[in-house]
Amino acid sequence: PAIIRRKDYEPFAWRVPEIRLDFDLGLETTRVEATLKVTPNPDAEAAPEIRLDGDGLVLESVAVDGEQRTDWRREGEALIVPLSPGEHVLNVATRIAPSANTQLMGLYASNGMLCTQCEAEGFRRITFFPDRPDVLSVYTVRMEADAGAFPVLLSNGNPVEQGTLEDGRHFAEWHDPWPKPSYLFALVAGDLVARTDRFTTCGGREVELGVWVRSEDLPRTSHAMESLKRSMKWDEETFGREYDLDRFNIVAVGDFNMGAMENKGLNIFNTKYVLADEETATDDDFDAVEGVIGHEYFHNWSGNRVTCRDWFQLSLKEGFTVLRDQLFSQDLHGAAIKRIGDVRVLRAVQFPEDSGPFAHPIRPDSYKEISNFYTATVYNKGAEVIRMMRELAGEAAFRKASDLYFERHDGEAATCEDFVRSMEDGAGLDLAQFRRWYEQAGTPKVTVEQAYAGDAITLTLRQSVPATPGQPDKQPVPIPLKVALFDRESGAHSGETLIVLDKAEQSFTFDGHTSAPILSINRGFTAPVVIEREISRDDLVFLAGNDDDSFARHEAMQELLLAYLLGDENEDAREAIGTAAEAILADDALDHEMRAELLSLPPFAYLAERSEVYDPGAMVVRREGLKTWLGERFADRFASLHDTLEAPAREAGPVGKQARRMRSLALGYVAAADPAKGAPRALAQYREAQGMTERQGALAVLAGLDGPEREEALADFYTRFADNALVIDKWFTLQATALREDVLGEIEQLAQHPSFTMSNPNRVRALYAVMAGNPLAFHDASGAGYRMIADLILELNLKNPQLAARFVPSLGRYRRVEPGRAALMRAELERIAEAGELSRDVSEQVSASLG
Ligand code: BAL
Ligand code: ZN
Repeated sequence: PAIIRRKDYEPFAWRVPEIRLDFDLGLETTRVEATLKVTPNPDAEAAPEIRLDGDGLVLESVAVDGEQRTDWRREGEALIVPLSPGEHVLNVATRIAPSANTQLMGLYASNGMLCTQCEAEGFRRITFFPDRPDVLSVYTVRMEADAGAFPVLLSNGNPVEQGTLEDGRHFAEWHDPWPKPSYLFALVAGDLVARTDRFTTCGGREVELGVWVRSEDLPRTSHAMESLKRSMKWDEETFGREYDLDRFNIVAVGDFNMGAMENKGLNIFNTKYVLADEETATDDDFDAVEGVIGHEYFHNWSGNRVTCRDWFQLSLKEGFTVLRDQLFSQDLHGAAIKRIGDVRVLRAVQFPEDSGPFAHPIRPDSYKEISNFYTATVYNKGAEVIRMMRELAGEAAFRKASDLYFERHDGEAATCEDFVRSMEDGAGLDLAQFRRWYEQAGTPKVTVEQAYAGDAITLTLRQSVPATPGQPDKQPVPIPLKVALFDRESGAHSGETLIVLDKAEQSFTFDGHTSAPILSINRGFTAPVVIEREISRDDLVFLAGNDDDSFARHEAMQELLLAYLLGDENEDAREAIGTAAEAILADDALDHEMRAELLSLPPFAYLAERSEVYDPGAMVVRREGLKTWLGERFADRFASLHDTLEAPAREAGPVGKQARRMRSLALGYVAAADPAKGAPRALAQYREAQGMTERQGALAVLAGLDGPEREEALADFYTRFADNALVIDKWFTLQATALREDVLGEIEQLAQHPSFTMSNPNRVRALYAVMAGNPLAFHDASGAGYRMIADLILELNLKNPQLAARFVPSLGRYRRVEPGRAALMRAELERIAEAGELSRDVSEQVSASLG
C-alpha cells in the first residue's frame, strides 16, 4: 500500500459548500443519490477535473449541471469527473449493500437497524465524495424507508420534514446548518425508542435530547441521559462552550468497532457506553459511560466546530478531547483516583506502544492506513501533552488560550500547529522547544541524582528520549515536574515547586533544609515520563504512607512493588511493601477506594513494559506469590474489611462505590492466601450481591479458583443474564482473565460456545483481547496462544480489518519477551505476512512489527 506523508499535504482543488443526499434505504440494497454543489477552491491550484473517493460502491450514473455524463473515469476505487472552471452541480447515484458490510465502516446493518460509521474514511463507502476532513459542506439528508422496519429515521442537525408515502413507506428530512467534513456524517434507521429530555443552554437555546435504543434497553438509559446533561453544563462552565443545534441525539448500536462516534448532533455509540443500571453494570462501567458520553459531546467543539485539516492532525481533536473528558471526570468525582487510573492506562497501553515497533509521535509523519493511528499515543499521550501546556500556563491562562483557539479557528479545519500557536498567544507561553513533543516518539526517561550539602539539596536531572523506528536521534524536550521536599523531622513539606527540565542535564538547588529532605517528584504525574531515581526503601515507605499528593503516594507504593517484582527476589524489598501496606491499612484518613488503589498490584502489561527481558511465566509466579504473601500477612484485616464494610446502593453517593472497591480487593487477597476460605466467601458475596459491581467482583475471584463454587456462580451468571449481550461479554471476559493452569484450553472451549460470535466486535474483544492480555494464556510456552491470535487476525483480516489489526501489536511486542517465546511470536507474524491478501490495516501493522 502507498505511504501517505504529512509533508505532502495539498488543499483540495474544489470546495463543496453544499451536499444533498437522498437515501432509498434497505438492508440488502440502499440507493444513494448525492447532489454536490462544487466551486473552485481559491486556495488551491485549479484542476480540470474533480476526484471523488469511493470504496466498494456500485456506480449508477453521473450528471453535471443536469446533463448525464459518460466522460468520467475510474482510477482504482476513485471516480474522476472532468469539470470546467466555475460553479457546478454534480449528481452521482450509487448502490450499496449494508447487510454485506462486515467491516462496519460506511452504512451497515446491526440487529435489523441501519447505521453509519464514517471516521476516518467510511463516507466513501456510502457515496463518491472528497472524503477528507478539510472539505466542509452543509448537509441536507432525505431518507426514505419501509415504515414498519424503520420507523425512526435520524440524521445530523435538525429535523425539517417527515411524512408518509405509498406502500407503507415514509420519509424524513434533516438539515445540518453547520458545515462539516464527511467523517461527521451520520444516519440511523431502525425500530428504536428514545428516552427524551431537555437542556437549556447558557444562551437560552432549548435543546431536545434523545437517547435512542431498542425498546428492551430503555430502562438502562437514565445514566446516559444524566451524563449528557452534566457534560453540556460542564462544557459551558469550564470551557465556555455552548451547544449549537436544537437537537442532540445519541443512538446505541450493538455492533460497533469503536467506543462511540461524535457525528454532529447524532452521536452513535457502542451499547457498552450507553446502557447501565445497577444490576448489569459495575461502578467502573457507570464511570466509563459518563466519560465517553462526555468525550463525544465535547467533540462538538474540539473536533466538529474546529476540525482537523488532515488525519495527521488527529491528536488535535483527540488529545484535546481526552484531556477535556479527563478533567470532566476529575471535577465530578475527584482528581486523585481518576489521575491514578488514567496514568495506569497510559503506562499499560501507551508506554508499550512508544517502546515498540509501531512507535509514532502524537502527530505522525506518515501512514498507510489511518485506522491504525487511533492509538493510545494519539489519544492518551496527546492528552498528556496538552495537560503539560496547561500545567505550564496555569488554569486561567490555559482557559484564555483555549478560548482564543476556538475563536480563531471556529468553522475551520485546523492543525496541531494552530493549536500550539493559540496556546502561545493566549497563554503567553514560548512553546518553540515544546513542539518537539509533537515530533518525537518514545517515552522520555529522567534520572534523578540528589546531593545534600550545607543546608541545600541539589537535584541533578538527566533526560533521554529513546530511539524509535525511523527516529534514531532525539532532542531534549521540556519536562515540567512538580516537586516537593519533605522534612524528615516534621514529615511535612513547605510547598510544591514546578521545575522545568529542558536540557539533557540540569541541576536545581533548594536551600533552607537542615537535614536531607525526602524528594517527591512528578507529583500528579505532571509529565508523561519514566523517572528513575536513587531513593532508599525507607523513604519510599515514608512517601507511600504520608505523601499528601495522592498520585505521588500511590507512585511510591508502586515503586516499592516494582522494585520487588522486577528486581532479584529480596526479603527486605518484600518486607518494605508489608510495612507500607500496614500503614495504608491503618490510615483512617483514607477513603476505601484510595486504600484499595494503594494496595493494588501493577498490571502485567506494565510489568512487561518495565522488564528488561520479560518472562511471563516467572512474572505470574512472582506477582501472584506476592499477592498470597500479602493476603496471609494481613489475613485478619482483609477478612474483617470484607465482613464489615457496608456498601449502600449508588444513589447513596461515593461511599458505596468506595466500599465495594475495597471489599472485592480484600476478597481477592483472602482467596490468594487461602482458596479454601476464599471460595465460599466469594460465593456468598456473589449470591448476596445487590448489583453488578459486587457480583462481578466475586465472580472475578471465583473464576480464578477451582471447585463447585466456581461452577455454580458461572452457571448462574450465564443463565441470569442470558438475554443481555453486554453482561454475557463479561462472562467471557471473566473466564478469559483467570490465571488458571489450563486457561488457554478453556478459552478454546469458550470460542466454541454457542454464544460466541466473530461478527460482534464486543464479543471478540471480550474473549480475545482479554486473552491477549492474560500472561498464562497468550504466553503459553507451547506457542498455542500466539497461534490462536494469529489465526484470529487471519480470520478477521478482510472481514473486519480494523478489528483484526488491533490484535497485531500483542504479537509485535516479541522483542521484549524471553528468546524462546519471542521466536514463536515472530514466527506467527511471519505466517500472517505470508498468508496471501492482507488488508491495508493488517499489512501495515505486521510489516512494522517485523521491522
Ligand atoms: N473520533 C472517534 C471516536 C472518538 O474518539 O470519539
Ligand atoms: Zn474522540
